[in-house]
Amino acid sequence: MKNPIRVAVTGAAGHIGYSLLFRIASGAMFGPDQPVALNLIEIEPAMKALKGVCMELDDCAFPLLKDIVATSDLEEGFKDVNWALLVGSVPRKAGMERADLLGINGKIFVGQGKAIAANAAPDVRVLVVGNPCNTNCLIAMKSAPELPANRWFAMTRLDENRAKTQLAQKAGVDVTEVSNVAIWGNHSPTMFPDFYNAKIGGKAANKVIADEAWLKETFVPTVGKRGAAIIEARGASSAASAANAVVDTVVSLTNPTADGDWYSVCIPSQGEYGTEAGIMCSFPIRTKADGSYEVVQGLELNDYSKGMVQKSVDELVGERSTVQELNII
Ligand code: NAX
Repeated sequence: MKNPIRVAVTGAAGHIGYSLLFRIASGAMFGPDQPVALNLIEIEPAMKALKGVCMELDDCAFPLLKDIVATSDLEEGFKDVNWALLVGSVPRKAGMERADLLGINGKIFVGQGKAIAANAAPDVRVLVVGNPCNTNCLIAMKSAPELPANRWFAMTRLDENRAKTQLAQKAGVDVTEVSNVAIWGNHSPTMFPDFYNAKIGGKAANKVIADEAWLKETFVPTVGKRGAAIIEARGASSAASAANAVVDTVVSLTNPTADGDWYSVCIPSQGEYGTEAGIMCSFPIRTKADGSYEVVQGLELNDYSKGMVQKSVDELVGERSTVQELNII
């Protein structure tokens, strides 16, 4: 029997948590013969709801789920974890300025970064989902300088999946025909879903959908504003699709990428493609056979694409400046 992979999930009693935990425990994240243990972290007022979630996990009798820890204590919560999925964060409320939001969440992610560095397993990897996820991840990473930079990720996979389906539906093909969809920049409406380098049935997406106006004026904003459209339709933000994207991200990071393809996740930029080094930026990424990842090199970005990437990068640089001014990092 393999040793369980121990996974911490913050915000475990929230909406995304409610979809995510059952997927992890069922084997969707690490495979059908890999036992898992869950460390579920919540704030004190949500501990009763978390207890209910634990009861439901028990009631699934998942064969792969070997242990559940439910806690509001970060030291206990991150103890020996191999993965930390940071989903919980404080949502923006009416009247709250962007800097207020960055300030409130900044403090949370400083504490979590420190607790991960002090308590997690030596191989820990961290995926930040709670928004603003890129800058929250940057804050946690800066608070844990003991951990290598290549352990830190923020999520743009939901944006990639949204883009894939939009392209497939427009082209009238199955979603599995769409590959090589890169999201560049920030997980925010400024992100750039790169339709020039995307492929449909192995051909350039902008040749299969030969409608540049639709790609620029409908596709790009539809992907960028999809989160808001879900809130408008459902009365609540994306939860099951976000949880699904968390599963997809970890699967992609832990399995070699199919030849010629790539996926999207935010990593600490080293200045690739002219981006500002040090920000958490979404790139086309491949996982190699040895388990490490690389940024796909040599993709062509035309002037329009470069402008789109730059706009999103500028936003990330601005968020970093705000948290620097607040003395959070
Ligand atoms: P919910 O409000 O349903 O749940 C959040 C949970 O986090 C709550 O149970 C709350 O008690 C808990 N929490 C708050 N502060 C915490 C702390 N310091 N430690 C531990 N737990 C804490 O939100 P949900 O719909 O689950 O969304 C969670 C986060 O994901 C939000 O920030 C949301 O904006 C973000 N999203 C990110 C996406 C992405 O692609 N990166 C997409 C979906 C989603 O919008």
